[in-house]
Amino acid sequence: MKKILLLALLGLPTISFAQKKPNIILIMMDDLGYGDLGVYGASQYQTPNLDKMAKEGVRFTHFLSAQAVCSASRAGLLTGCYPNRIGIAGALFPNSKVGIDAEEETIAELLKANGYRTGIFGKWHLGDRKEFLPLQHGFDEYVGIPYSNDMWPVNYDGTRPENNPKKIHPELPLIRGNEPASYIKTLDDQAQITQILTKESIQFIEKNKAKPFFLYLPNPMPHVPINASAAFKGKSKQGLYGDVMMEMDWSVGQILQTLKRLHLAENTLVIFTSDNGPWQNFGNHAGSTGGLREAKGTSFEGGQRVPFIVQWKGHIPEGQVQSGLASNIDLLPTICAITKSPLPKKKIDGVNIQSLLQGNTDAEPRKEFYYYYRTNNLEAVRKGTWKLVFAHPGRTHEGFMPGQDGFPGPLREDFPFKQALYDLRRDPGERYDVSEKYPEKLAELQTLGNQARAEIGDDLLKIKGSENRAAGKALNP
Ligand SMILES: [Ca+2]
Repeated sequence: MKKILLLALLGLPTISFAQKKPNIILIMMDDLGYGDLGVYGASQYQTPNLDKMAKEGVRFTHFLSAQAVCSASRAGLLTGCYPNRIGIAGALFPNSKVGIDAEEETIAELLKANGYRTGIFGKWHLGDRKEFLPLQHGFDEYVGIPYSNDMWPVNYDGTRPENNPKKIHPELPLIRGNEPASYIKTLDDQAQITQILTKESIQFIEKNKAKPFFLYLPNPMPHVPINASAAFKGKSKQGLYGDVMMEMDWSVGQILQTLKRLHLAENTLVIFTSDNGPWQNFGNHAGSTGGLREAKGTSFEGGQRVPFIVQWKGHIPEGQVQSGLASNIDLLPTICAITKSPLPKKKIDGVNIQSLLQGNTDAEPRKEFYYYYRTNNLEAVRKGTWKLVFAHPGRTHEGFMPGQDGFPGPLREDFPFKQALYDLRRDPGERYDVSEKYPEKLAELQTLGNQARAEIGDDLLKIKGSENRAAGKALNP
C-alpha cells in the first residue's frame, strides 16, 4: 500500500494495474518487403528490436496485405473489408475526389466509441480533403503526411529542375490536426520523418498512459524517396536502404521501451506489419521480397505477403512462428474481439485471428483469400496453401534492369499472365503450374473465384458484384 502511494506521489503509472481495456499499437511500414527484417532473412543490416519482438511474441509467415498498393491496403486494414468492397483502389493522388465513405466504420471509430483515445502519426493516404482526413474517421489526433512521400514537386534526386516530372504535385504538407503545420521540401526534411513520428507517438503514449489508447503509426518509410537521419546514415552494410531500416527498427525499439518504462507492456498489444511488398524497380532503394515472386503492385506473393509480428506480454505465448493464413483485413475483427468493441454494422470480410495469435496450429479462422487488384480485377484466389492465378494483364518487374539511387527502372504494366495453379507449400515462388495434376483443386478454387465475383465483382470478366459499396465522394469536387 505504501509503495503504491509512493508511486502515485511520484506520478508513476499505478493506474495501469487497474486498467482493463488493453491498449493497441499498430505500426505499419510502407513498401517494406517480406525479406526485410533480420528475423525474416535480411542479412546486411540488423533489426534487433523487431527480432526481439518476434522472439517475445508471434511472427506470421503467410500474412497478406489486403492489396499490394498503399491506399487499397490501408483501406482494408482500417475497415476490415476487401478494399474493392468499399470502393477504394490503387494509390490516391493529391486532391483526390474520393476517400473512405462516412458510413464505413474504421478501427479508430470503433475503439473511440468504446472509450479509447485514438492517435495516428504517419501517412494516411485515404483522401487528403478535409472530410476524408483521419480526424473525420475516428482519430482524436493526427500528425503526418496525407499521401505518399513521393507525391511532391521534387525530382527523384531531390532537385527541382525545370523539366522535373513531379512538377504536377503540390508541396508535401506535414499535417497537424486538419491543417498543414509545415512542408517537407527536401530530402533532408524526409530524413527527419521517422524521428518526428517516433517523438509524437511517444508523447501520445505518455499523455494517455492512464487511459486505453489506440496508436496507429503508419511510418512513410521505406517508401521512396528514402532517407535516414544523421545518426543512422552510413550505419548499415547495405547503403541508405539499410540505414533507413535500422532507424525504423530503432523507432520500434523506442516505442517498446516507452511501454516498459510506463509499465504498460502487459496491457498493450503491439502489432508490426507493412502495407505491401517492395517497390523493386527502385533497385538499391527498394527492399527484398525474400525470394517471393514479383513485388509491389502485383498479386503475386512478393507484392502481397508481408511481415507480421505481434507482441503482448503475458497474453501471447512467446517465440511462435505461425504459418496460418491471415490478412490485414483480419485486424479489425481481432482488435474488436480483444477490446470487446462492437463490430461495424455493415458486412466486413475480416475474421478474428486470436486463435492464431495464441499459437493454435490447428485453427483455421481464414480459409480463403481473394487477391483483387486495380479497380476490381480478381487476379487470384487462395485456399489454404493453394493459389489459383487467373489470366490477367499485370505488372512485371522481371527482365528489367532496376533503377539506382532513388531513380526508378522500367517495368511493364500489361504482361499477359496465364491461368496457373500453385501449391505454395512446395512452390513459394509460384513457378510450377500444377493444374493438370490436381484437377479437383483447380475446380475448388474456380468455384471460390466465382463466389468472389458474385459478391464483389470482377472487371476482368465484366461481372458486377451484388455487394459493392461506393467510396466516399468529395463534398466539392
Ligand atoms: Ca506502400
